[in-house]
Amino acid sequence: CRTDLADGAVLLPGFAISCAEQLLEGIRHLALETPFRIMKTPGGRPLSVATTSCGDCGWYTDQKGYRYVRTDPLTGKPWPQMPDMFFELACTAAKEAGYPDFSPSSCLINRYEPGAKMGLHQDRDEDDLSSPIVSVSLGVPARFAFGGLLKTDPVQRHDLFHGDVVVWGGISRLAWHGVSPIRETFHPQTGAMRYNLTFRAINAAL
Ligand code: MD5
Ligand code: FE
Repeated sequence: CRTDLADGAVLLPGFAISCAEQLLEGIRHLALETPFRIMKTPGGRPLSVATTSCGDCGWYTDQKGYRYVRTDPLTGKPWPQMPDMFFELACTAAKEAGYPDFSPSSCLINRYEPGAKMGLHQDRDEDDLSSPIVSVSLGVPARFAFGGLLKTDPVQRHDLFHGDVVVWGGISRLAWHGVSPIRETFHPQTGAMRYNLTFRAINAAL
């Protein structure tokens, strides 16, 4: 089933449930090659989430700014290939939401421990803003906030659970959004952690 969360944002509740264990296994495997790390904003403040990436490029931030890079600065090597099963899941979800041509070249993996949050922001580092972002939530729930095109627009809140997939397209692609501090709870497949995968199409000649 699918529900519209907001203009252009399609929630597919539990869409990734049946492949969640495989996704988590994939994340564990990727993290052996390209470990989770806490990056810093261009201003020097540590993020509260730990991140890593796979695919042709990965999102990165440090003193030089927010950007996509082909080489992981931590390992000096290219990001690991996106597992086929990750790619297929993202494409199937996008298709279900009305984007049959979606072909993600990057998957950012955010790991939230209890208390971790993400302040209100827009995702504008991808040059291809017409493609949607597919996000997959795993583990403990998160209270997600999404507003409008202006930072000052009112926000709606929605809880995202293990296996939920949201396809952020249309107007919502550029909406301000954030994640409230993760509550200290337990999920049998992730312990206290929440993972979020975001699949993105990046066309930039990096
Ligand atoms: C998360 N991650 O739960 C979220 C899921 C990020 C990030 O925000 O940048 O890594 S992606 C949610 C998203 C993307 C694009 C638009 C909107 C939400 N939105 O309109 O609310 O870790
Ligand atoms: Fe975001």
